[in-house]
Amino acid sequence: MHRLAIFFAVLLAAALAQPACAVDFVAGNVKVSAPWTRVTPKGATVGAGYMSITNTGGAPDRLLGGAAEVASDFEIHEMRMDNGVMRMRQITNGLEIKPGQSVELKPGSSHLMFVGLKKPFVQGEHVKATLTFEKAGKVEVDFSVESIGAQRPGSTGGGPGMPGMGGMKHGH
Ligand SMILES: [Cu+2]
Repeated sequence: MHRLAIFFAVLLAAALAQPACAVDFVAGNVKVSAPWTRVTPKGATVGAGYMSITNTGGAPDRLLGGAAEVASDFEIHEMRMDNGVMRMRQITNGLEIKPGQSVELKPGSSHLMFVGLKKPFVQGEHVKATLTFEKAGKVEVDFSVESIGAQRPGSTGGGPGMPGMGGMKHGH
């Protein structure tokens, strides 16, 4: 009985630590977890990408940028308040991931941006991209395409999207 209880406790802990839907991509000391993006409306020229990046090493690393076949440019963006309006801005000097820490790229926060889409993102499909880190080098990742209102990977959506995302102006 006691042994069985421990068995289930271990199972539960494992289930909590590792959601079934999560996909990790690892290179060196960098782990990229569950990259996802959203369906893009007809005619959209940009799409946002989200993920969690963990630095398992002992030194800081930086996400410098990347490339995707489906877009002419692939940028790192951050959100900044500007006169009470949330605007996104390109990060050109890289996104730092401190040793032992994780950085969440999520709606309303820092994100990746596919710019100049060659074809729309379709729900259920995957978008391939390569991320480039200063130390860990290149990491091939696979973004799962979620519904247009999704706030996280694997959710069916329904919530509001990133405010003003569709009409947001890029300052470059
Ligand atoms: Cu953006």
